[in-house]
Amino acid sequence: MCQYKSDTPAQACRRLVGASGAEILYHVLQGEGVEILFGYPGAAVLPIFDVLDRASAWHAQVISRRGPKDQIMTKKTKSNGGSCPESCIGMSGAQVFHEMLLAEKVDLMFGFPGGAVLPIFDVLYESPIQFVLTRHEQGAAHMADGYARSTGKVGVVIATSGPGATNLVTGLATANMDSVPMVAFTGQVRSNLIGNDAFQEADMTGITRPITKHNFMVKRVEDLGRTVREAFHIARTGRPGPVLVDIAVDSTVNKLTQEASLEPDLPGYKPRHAGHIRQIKMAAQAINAAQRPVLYVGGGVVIAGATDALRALVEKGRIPVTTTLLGLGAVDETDPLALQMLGMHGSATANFAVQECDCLVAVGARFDDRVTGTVETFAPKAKIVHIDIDPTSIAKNVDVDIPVVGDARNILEQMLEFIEQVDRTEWLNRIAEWKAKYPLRYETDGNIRPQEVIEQLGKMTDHNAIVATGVGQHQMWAAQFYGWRQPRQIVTSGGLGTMGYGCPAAIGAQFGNPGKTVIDIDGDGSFSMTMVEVITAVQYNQPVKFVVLDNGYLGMVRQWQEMFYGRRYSAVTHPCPDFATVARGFGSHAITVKQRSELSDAIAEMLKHEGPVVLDVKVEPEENVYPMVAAGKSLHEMDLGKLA
Ligand SMILES: Cc1ncc(C[n+]2csc(CCOP(=O)(O)OP(=O)(O)O)c2C)c(N)n1
Repeated sequence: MCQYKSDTPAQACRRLVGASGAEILYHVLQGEGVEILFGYPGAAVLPIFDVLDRASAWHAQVISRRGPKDQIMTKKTKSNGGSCPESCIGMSGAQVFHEMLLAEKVDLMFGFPGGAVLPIFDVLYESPIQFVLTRHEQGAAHMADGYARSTGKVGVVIATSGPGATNLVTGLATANMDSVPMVAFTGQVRSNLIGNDAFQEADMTGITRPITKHNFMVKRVEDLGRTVREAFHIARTGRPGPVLVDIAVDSTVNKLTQEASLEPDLPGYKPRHAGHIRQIKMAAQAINAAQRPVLYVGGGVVIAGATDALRALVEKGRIPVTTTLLGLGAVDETDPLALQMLGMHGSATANFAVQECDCLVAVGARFDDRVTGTVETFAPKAKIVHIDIDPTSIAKNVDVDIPVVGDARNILEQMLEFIEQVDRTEWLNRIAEWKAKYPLRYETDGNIRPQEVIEQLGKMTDHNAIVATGVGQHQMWAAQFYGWRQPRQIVTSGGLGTMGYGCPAAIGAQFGNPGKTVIDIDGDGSFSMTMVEVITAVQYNQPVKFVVLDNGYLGMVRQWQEMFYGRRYSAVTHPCPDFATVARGFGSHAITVKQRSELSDAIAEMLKHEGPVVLDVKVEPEENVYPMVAAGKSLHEMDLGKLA
């Protein structure tokens, strides 16, 4: 490393020839006198962390997040009904807003109060809508998201202006990447102050434009009702997604003095529902003509409620089927035609099958880079059919031979009629051979293996629980080893890969599925980010089971550093508190497991317990996820690790 300050610009330029971008960045920061850097690692910054590791004078510090503690809000019951608009005349904007929520059949919302939403919270005081007060707005957004993914309904979240609103950003981006129907309401400063840097002002429509399906700002009470209706309509139709409505506080205080239209006014918004019959027939013909077809199924199939149609297609055509992370549960993994997940940490069988197939039928999937590996060599022998409701998704990452735009359920149901039964014994035998040769497996000696915890959880819940996850190795092991049976069972951040998602998302899923077993399979790093929401689970007596696969590392980053950075573990050792003690402090039941012999009893105790439980399982610290397709490799070049 060189000293920047003593260099002339010309010297600095010469010296930096041959340096990596990360080294140049380091050099410049050092020259600027930066002595301490706060942050958190991840794949996109690994080269920078590698340079930091070499620079001993620097510290990369991990900041965990906590939300403020607040008083408990209790549920009240009094309904005004859901009628508008004549009956709304004379009402305040907040009351109109409330009427619209009732009309949209909202019975639950998550959030956190503040000055700019006080008129709305005043109305909620007497509302039949259950309001869930979280400990942090990010938690509220993920709860609304977990509720939406597990139920198919729109999740609703509310936050105040400024910091409350900006705390929703990660939750909105998470939902946007995974097409989750959500409506977020944020308070905004008074309309005459907007743009003045008023107290707690943040430009939320500007900030969230790239991370929402759509957003609105409401400045007049007359526009409020219609806008709420439009927001719900956009969130739940077409390719679903989060919609943000930023509401100037005066529009909730002012009274409606005249009738205001509630008719959605969205002339440019016409999501396509039915697929084109000619394209559907062409797709069916391509499948019928194929010797080695594979279905590649994404979250869109689950969202569209197309699982039954998909399963019928698989059955009738005897077509092997692989799913993405978000598509897990669209097929029952006990079906011999199910190949499990594909992609970077997909099963060897799924990855080989995709590379060898002569017809790949993508349904509600978007050829994400974690799925395709090197895109130029993805499914190289295949004719590609792509069925998706979002035309902008089609041919975005790969060239497509037969595009079909429309709702997956509608299209698959129509396609079924044209599918013929073709003898593909050779192909199915080949797949059976791969399955026998490369099953997902792990070692069972020494420390508890994270995979065996997940397998046990699968067995002991009859593969029937709703499972949320954080992001990291544990997420991939959950995908590989739980044993998925039904749609809407997995609640996980696929597109954005948001650590800290699991704990609040599981709570949201539990609110939406009372009586069901909901488990958060989490990593110690991910759980540390949002575990404060366990208090919310305790407060509302939501019996979520939080299972922390505690390897003491930011495991997935450690794995990359082991494999690609010569075991230089930079900023991944992650000393955690005693999770059980903290959980008890939060009012939750808690168990710690260190020995394999204690594991099944502990899981049984956890599942039997009626309230929330934190189960901290100390697992092998340096276990790796396999298979693994390294960056720049093709699917068939996966590293099978111990599976080989
Ligand atoms: C909010 C956020 N910050 C950083 C990352 C980058 N990242 C991906 S996985 C990972 C480590 C996860 O550690 P942990 O939750 O303990 O799970 P493990 O991999 O050990 O199972 C990190 C830091 C991320 N995905 N999300």
